[in-house]
This record gives sequence, C-alpha cells and structure tokens, in this order.
Amino acid sequence: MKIAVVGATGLVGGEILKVLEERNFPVTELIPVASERSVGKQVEFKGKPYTVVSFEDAIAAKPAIAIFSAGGSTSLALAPKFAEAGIVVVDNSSAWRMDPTKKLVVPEVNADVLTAADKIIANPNCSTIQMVVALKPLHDRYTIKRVVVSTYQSVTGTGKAAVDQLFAERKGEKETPKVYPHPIDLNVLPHIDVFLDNGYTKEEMKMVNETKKIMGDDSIQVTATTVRIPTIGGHSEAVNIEFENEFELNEVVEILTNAEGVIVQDDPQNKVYPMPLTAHGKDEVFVGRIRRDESQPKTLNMWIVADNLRKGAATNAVQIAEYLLKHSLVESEAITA
Ligand code: A2P
Ligand code: 11C
Repeated sequence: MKIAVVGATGLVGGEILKVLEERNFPVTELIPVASERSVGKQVEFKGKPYTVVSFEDAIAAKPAIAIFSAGGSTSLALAPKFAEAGIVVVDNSSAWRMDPTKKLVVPEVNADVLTAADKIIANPNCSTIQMVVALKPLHDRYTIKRVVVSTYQSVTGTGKAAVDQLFAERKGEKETPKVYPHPIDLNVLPHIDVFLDNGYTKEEMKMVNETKKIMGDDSIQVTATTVRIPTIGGHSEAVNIEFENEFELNEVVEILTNAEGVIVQDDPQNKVYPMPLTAHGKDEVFVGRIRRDESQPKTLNMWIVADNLRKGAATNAVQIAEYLLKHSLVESEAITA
C-alpha cells in the first residue's frame, strides 16, 4: 500500500516511520511530507533514504492512506484536500476529534465504528488513549460512573523543542529557547496546553470529552488534572475509578491481564510497577498499583503508563491503518499488489 506520512520530520512522524517498519506494515511506497522548509530533506525508512515532498506532490502520488502528525492548523488546511482526492487521512491532531461527523478511534476500544465512508479519522490525545485502553474492559464488566485522573506527562508530548529545553537546562545552558513558561528540569508544571474559561486546561478537557466519545457513553464522568514532568519515556496516570457495580480485585487483575493491548505490571513487593523508563519504545499500555480505594465502595485505584509517542500517537494511528486494510475499508485501486 502507498502511504504518506505528513509531518515525517517531527517527533511523532519519526515514530510513525519506526512503527510502520517494526509492525511490517505492507508499504509499497512511502511518501514523506513536511513543511516547505523541509522539502528535499531526507528521512530514513527501512534503512533507505526517502526525500521529503510537498503536500501537492503527495496528493498527486495518490497514496491510499495519509497519516498526519503536523499539528492542528496544518491538518485543518490539508486533510480535506487529501480526503477529496480519495485518500483516507488518519489524523493525530486535535483538529477533527470532536467533530460529530468524524470518528475518534482507539482500535482496542471502538474500531468497529469505522466504515469505508470515513475519509478523515481522528486519533485521540495521548493521555486519553492510554487511559481508555485500560478503562474499556472494566467498563464492560462493572460500568464506570466516574473517573478522577491526575497525569504526569513526558516533555515529548510537546515536541522536539521541549525535549531540547529539558536537556539544555540539565546541561546548565543559559541561552535555551523556552517552550514552557517556567523551567522544566527539576520542576513540575500543572499546566498542559492553554487554560480555558472554566479553569481547566485544554488537555484536561480533552480527557473529559474524548473519553466519552471513544467509549460511546456520555454518562461517564471524568475530572482531570494534567501535569508536565521532566521525563521523556511516556505519560503516567494515577486513576481513581468509581463503578456502578461491585468488583473483586482478583477479577479486575484477570480482566486487565486478558485485555488487548494491556500489560499488567503489578508486584509491589518486588518493586514491580509501570514506569516511563520501562514503557519507553513499547506499543502497549502498562497497568499496576491496582488496589481498592478504601475511602468509598466500588472504587478502584490504579497507575497507567504508556509511551505517548507510541500507543499515544504513532502506534494507535498505524493500528487504525492496519484495521482499514484488514477490513478492506480503503480504496482497493489505491493498493498495489
Ligand atoms: P518541518 O520539520 O518541516 O517543520 P513536531 O511536532 O515534532 O515539532 O513536528 C511537526 C511536524 O509537522 C514536522 O514534520 C513539521 O515539518 C510538520 N509540519 C509543520 N507545518 C507543516 C505544513 N504546513 N505542512 C506539512 N508539514 C508541516
Ligand atoms: C501533551 N497530550 O502531552 C499532549 C500532546 O491533542 O494531540 C498531544 C496533543 C494532542 O502535551
């Protein structure tokens, strides 16, 4: 299959190329796209150099799927142009997520909503993706009433410049370009994305609204505090879940152990629990510290970690492309044998 990656020179774009390669996605031709300033540069895929082209040249090449990770405004401007040309767009930005005409998909949770008519498919926010992968099997069994989540998010979620800021501060460099309004090394910022009129950040409201849409259940109440910490391996989340129905802790662990895309790492006696250092570069969602909330009935605490550039972005997008291919939901003439 011919596949375009829009934003191929970015952090997530680079992960998309790695994930396509690692998962052996049947790429017959890779078309890397970035901004005009990068046209002519090269990116590497399967050990070979590929030249970055303009979006016009990419559309002319008629890929079957274009995976976008080039920011919301680029996506708003360019995704419709690709879609009009019959190219299915899987978009990592927030541009289309809450559009009622667009599907918001985490394959382990709701891939079944996809049809051949979907030309722009939205990939959720990284902190939402890893949470719903772990919540869905528990919701199916016990019905979730309310979720209280606090996040500990990697600087990679902000992009390359933020990683540079962290390491420049760590080296003691004074003249570092600042992405964050305060130092990030040796610090913690209770501030991800912009503040809204209700006092929450946009990242926090993404967790509230996207969770309801992906789970297909507006009755699930979510409240979030999202926090940036000086780490690079992935996002971590302390999640408190109140259910409608009583649960047995052993059964919760069994359900999560058998859940698609989840790996349980829960052996506190042996100091085993998920961490960004060990989740880094992995495609799964790691869950640990699974325990009853002793302050109220039918309530559970757990700790969820995933590599936000992988399952939180690139892997989820590639899994959507895999699903489209497996279920023949992309134009067959765009697929070369
Ligand atoms: P470029 O490298 O040419 O700026 P990150 O989030 O890591 O900063 O990456 C953003 C990605 O989106 C980069 O690949 C960037 O390309 C790409 N990008 C930014 N603006 C556009 C645009 N107008 N058209 C295509 N790609 C874009
Ligand atoms: C972060 N979650 O960690 C953000 C990055 O809506 O896709 C991804 C933003 C988004 O800063």
